[in-house]
Amino acid sequence: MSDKDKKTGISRRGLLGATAGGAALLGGAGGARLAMLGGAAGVTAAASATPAKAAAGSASLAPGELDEYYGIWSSGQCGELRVLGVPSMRELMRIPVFNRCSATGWGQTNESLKIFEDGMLPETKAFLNANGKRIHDNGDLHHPHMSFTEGTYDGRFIFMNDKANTRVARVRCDVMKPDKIIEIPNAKAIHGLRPQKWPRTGYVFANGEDEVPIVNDGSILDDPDKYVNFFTAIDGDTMEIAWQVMVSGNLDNTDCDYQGKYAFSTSYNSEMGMTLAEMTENEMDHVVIFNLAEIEQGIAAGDYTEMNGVKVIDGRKERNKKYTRYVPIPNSPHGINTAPDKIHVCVNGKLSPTVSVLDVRKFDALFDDDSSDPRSVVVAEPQLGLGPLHTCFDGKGNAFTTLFLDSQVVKWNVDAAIRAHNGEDVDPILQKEDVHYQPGHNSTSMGETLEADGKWYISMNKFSKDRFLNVGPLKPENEQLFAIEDGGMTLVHDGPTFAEPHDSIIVRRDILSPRNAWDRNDPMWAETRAQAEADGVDIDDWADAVIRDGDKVRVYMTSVAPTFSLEKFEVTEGDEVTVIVTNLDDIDDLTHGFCLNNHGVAMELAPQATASVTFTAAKPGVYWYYCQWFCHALHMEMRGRMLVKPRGA
Ligand code: RUQ
Ligand code: CUA
Repeated sequence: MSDKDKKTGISRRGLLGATAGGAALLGGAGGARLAMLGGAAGVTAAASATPAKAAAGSASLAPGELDEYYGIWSSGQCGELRVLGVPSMRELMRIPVFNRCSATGWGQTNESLKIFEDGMLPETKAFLNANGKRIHDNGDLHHPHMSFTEGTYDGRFIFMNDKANTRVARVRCDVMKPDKIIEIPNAKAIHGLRPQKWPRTGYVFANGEDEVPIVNDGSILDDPDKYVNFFTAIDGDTMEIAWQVMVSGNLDNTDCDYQGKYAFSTSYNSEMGMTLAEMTENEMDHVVIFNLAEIEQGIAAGDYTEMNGVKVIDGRKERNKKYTRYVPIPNSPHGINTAPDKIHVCVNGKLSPTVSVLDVRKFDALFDDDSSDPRSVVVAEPQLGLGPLHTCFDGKGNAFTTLFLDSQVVKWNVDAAIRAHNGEDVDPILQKEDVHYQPGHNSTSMGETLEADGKWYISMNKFSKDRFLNVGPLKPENEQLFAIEDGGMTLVHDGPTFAEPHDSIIVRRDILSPRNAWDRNDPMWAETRAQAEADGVDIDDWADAVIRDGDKVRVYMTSVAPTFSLEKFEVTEGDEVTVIVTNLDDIDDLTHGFCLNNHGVAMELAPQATASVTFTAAKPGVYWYYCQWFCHALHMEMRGRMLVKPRGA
C-alpha cells in the first residue's frame, strides 16, 4: 500500500457497515426483484430511490443509494460507451456504439445494422458489400461529450468519435442507444470532438488526425506537399456534414468558446512529416483558430471546393487569414480546454512542460488585422511539469493538468499564471499529487460547462503496472477519483478498468432522465413495425405469425415473462430467416432476449422494444431458441424450437 492510500484515511468498507444498508437492500431494488420473481410482477424498483447524499469527500454509498452524478465514459479501443455512477464509481451500463455486442445484438440486429449502414459513405458500403461484410464493427472511441444549451449540458445527446474508422456517433439520452453513426468524408481518423457550447449544439466539431493526399486515389504516397487535414463541422441536429476546413498539420484535440464565435484545435506535426523524426522536428507547432462566422459567410459566398459532396473551405496556413489563424504553441500540443470563466483556453504542451493560456477576447483582433502577431492571444505559459496532456477546471479559477511523464496531476491558478506571465513574483502551482500511473485525460464534475462545481476530479491513468493482482501480460488501466470540494485533493477511489478509460464527463444527475421502457413507436423500430403492418401482423398484441416470401421467412412473436408467443416454427435449410420479437412487458427492468442455438444469433429485448435479426437457417435439425436475459423464476423455461427441414424434401 502506498503512502497515498494511507493518507486518505477513508475506508469504503467502514462506511458501508455503518449505514442502514441492510434495510435499504430489503426494501429497495433487491426486494422488488424478489417480489417480481415470485410473480408479483407489478412491483417496480422505484422504491429504492433514496436521495443520494454522499458525505463531502466520501465516495461510498450505502446499498440502494444513488450517485449524485452520471459519469459518461469512453472505452477507447473497445468502441463502446460506458456509464458510471460518480462518486461510487460503480459501472452502471455499457452502451455498444462502434462495436459488435454479444449481449445486446448491437451490430447484428437489423435495427442497429441500419444505423451503421445509413451513415456509411457510399464507397465504403460498396466495398464492404462486395466483400461480404456488412459493417466495420470495431472502433476507437475517445471523446464523449454531451450536447449543450447556453453553456451547459442539456441532456439531449452524447456525441463521440471513432478514430479507427473515421466516424462520429450520437447516443440519444432518452434511451441510451445510438441513433446515428456517420462516416466522415475526406478526413481520416476522427480524433478530437466537441459540441458547440453557445448558443447551443448546433455544430459538433470533429478533427481529422491523419493527413491524406488531397486526391487520395492510391497514386500519391511520398509527396508531403500534397497532404492535408480536415476539420469538420457536423450539424448536431441532423447529423449531416455542415462544412469542412482544409488545414495544415495533424489536428489533435478541439474545443470551442462560450461565445459561439470560435472553435480551436491543437495541431502537432506542423512539419507535415510522415516519420517520427520529421514530425517532431519543429520546436513550435500550433493551435488553429476557426472563425465560425467567416466560414459560414465564405460558404454562403461560394468560396469553397466541393469534395465528395462536402463544401470545403481552404484554411491552410498562409493561404487565407480570414477563416483560420495559426497560433504557434510549444511543442506538439495535445489537449485543449476552455475554462468556465468563458475567457481562458488552456493548451497542453505535451512535449513542452508548459500550458499556454489563450484569451478568447483577443481573437477578434487577430482576425481584424491579419498582420497581427498570433502569439498576442497567449496571456500565460506556466511551466507545470513534464508531459502536460489535458486540463480541467473547478469553476473557482483553478485548473488541474495531467502530467503524463511525471505521473502527477498539478493544480494551479489561472489568474496567478497570468500575473506571473506579466512579471509578478507569484507561483501559480498550488499542489501536485502523484497518480498511478501516467495520466491522460482528466475531468471534474460539470467541469466543461458553465456549471462547473468543483466537487470531484477523475484521473484516467494509462498504466496500472503493479497496482493490482497480476492478470498476465495485458494489464488493466487505472482510474482514481479525488474529492476536491474542500480545496484539497483527497483520493477516494482507485480501481482498474478494462481498455481504455480514455475520457469522461461527469454530469449532474438531474440533467438526465432516461425512459424505463421504449415507446412502441420509437423511430428505432419504425421500419420493422412497418414490415409487420405490411405482413398484417398486429405485434402490439399477443401475436405470432410465420410469413413466407420466396426463400425469405419472417417469424413474428411477442414475449411476456416467461413465454414467447411462438413455441415452435418451421423453415427450410438455406432460408433467409428474420425473427421479429416484441417485448410486451412494460415493467421496469424486465428485459428478455432472443438467442438461437448454433446460429450466432442473440439480441436484447428491453421492455416494449421490437427487435429483429436475420440469419440463414443452417443444416437440418431442431434448434432451440431461448431468452438469454434472466427475467423470471421460469426464465430457463422461456424457450422454443426452430425446425430446419432439408431443402428439396
Ligand atoms: S487524446 S490522452 Cu485521444 Cu483524448 Cu489525450
Ligand atoms: Cu425472458 Cu429470460
